[in-house]
Amino acid sequence: VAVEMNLLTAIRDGSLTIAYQPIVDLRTRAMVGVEALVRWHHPTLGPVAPELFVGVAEATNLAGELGDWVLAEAVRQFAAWRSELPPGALAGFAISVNISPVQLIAIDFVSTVAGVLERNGLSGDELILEVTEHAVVSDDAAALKTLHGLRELGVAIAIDDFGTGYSSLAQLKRFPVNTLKIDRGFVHDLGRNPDDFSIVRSIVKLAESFELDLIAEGVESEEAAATLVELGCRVAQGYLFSRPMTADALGTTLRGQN
Ligand code: G
Ligand code: G
Ligand code: MN
Ligand code: NA
Repeated sequence: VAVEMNLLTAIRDGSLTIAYQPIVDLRTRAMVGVEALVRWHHPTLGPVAPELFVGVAEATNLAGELGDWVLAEAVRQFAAWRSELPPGALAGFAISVNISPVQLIAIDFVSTVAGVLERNGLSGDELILEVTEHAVVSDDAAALKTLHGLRELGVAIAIDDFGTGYSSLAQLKRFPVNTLKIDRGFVHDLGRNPDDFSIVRSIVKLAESFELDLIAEGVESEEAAATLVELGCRVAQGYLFSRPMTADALGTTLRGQN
């Protein structure tokens, strides 16, 4: 209850921030997007792990409020960067935002997303929403309706941590999904571990068959990056390229590149 009360305050008083991790084209190393990752610096506890407070939010009805805050702030920040940079500097760029299963079944989520995009002058294809495999294939009618509504807005849906869940091929085909994010557990040791190599190769083939985009997570070595390129995955994020950065640091990086 203590964390819950504090979290509600934090959402409202500005002690949450967002870290941004670059997503890059593996061949050119150019940034093609960023993933927004929420951070909470508690006044006495210090940094609270997002796994912890996102879980608390989900268990206490705060996931909608937390998630809507992250979405609005990340999109606002993206629009702010664009207005500071030369025209066209962020062409083809997309911002990825994690959403919780609770948001996906909220009846007003599609209009929330539409409103945030419109207020900030973004088009749907500049936003990627990351959901867990379980939330997507839950077979929940409300979730499916939301996914179709988001697709109409042009917003891409990415399945986060792909490979760790249980979705069948039939389910993948049935749900309006655009992108698979290869779980970092299969990536960090890629190039040395033959099982990981086989798994990632299968995921790349799956993505090709279903015409899905791919983003590999957790690239920590040149060996893993080279193996991904060899297997046909072109987009990735990970400590090799950049850790998640503050909005200010990312803004400086973007201005330096343009
Ligand atoms: O850096 P990292 O420790 O940020 O993130 C830890 C976990 O928290 C990851 O599984 C990530 O998907 C999740 N996470 C980070 N930010 C958000 C968010 O805004 N919403 C949700 N639902 N999960 C998030
Ligand atoms: O579950 P999700 O993919 O949203 O979580 C992203 C998480 O992965 C964040 O906690 C982020 O800090 C972390 N992360 C990003 N790049 C790397 C990496 O190269 N290695 C590891 N171990 N974690 C990473
Ligand atoms: Mn994610
Ligand atoms: Na992930």
